[in-house]
Amino acid sequence: MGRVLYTFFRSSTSYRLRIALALKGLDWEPRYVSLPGMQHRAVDYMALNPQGLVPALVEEDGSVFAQSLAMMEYLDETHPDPPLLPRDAKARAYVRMLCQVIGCDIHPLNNVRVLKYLRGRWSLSEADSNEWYAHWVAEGMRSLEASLVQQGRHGTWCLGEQLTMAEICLVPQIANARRFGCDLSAFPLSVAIGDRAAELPAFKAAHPSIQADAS
Ligand SMILES: N[C@@H](CCC(=O)N[C@@H](CS)C(=O)NCC(=O)O)C(=O)O
Repeated sequence: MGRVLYTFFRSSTSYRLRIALALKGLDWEPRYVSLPGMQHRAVDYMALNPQGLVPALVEEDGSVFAQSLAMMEYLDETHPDPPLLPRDAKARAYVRMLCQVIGCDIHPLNNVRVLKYLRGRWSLSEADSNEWYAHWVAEGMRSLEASLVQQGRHGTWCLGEQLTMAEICLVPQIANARRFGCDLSAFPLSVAIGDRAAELPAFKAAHPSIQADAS
């Protein structure tokens, strides 16, 4: 068996891995994990990834990996070409900072389990939980946009002309925000970079709408 990615089409963290694998030109076989079907909490999946979240990556030798940021860095270290992170330490810290705004400050607050808990335990209406979602997207995107402007390192991409993990995190986040109808008009720089990246073949191949489990 080759490399396997446990993925769900609408999962933005799975989307990150699909983009990274495509950019690196690496082969992988999908195993579809339905979040609405609660397959990420099934006994066999929990045995594989006790965190009970997608994505998970299983290498040919059986090594199992979880957490998209860690997995992307692992892929980058084992398959350095093309690089997903710059060599320069300051530039690396900048790219990781942007990734963490999305991966640590936006996504966890708006994850399925958080929204479900708000609706279940705290009886939030769908409109209220959508407002929660939009609030944290707006706050996170404000922080991302302001950081891009303040650092002044952006060009075609967040880091000048080098495509990095920052775009890999940005494109799925923008896609999700749009799916929830969030207003992104206050973040023109981030959206322009994300929309440009989304046109690249590797990003297109990873798009949720064309994954087999989307149908
Ligand atoms: N920090 C983790 C987050 C993974 C994660 O939360 N995945 C979501 C889908 S995007 C999930 O499995 N959610 C299931 C749930 O919330 O119950 C990562 O970057 O891989």
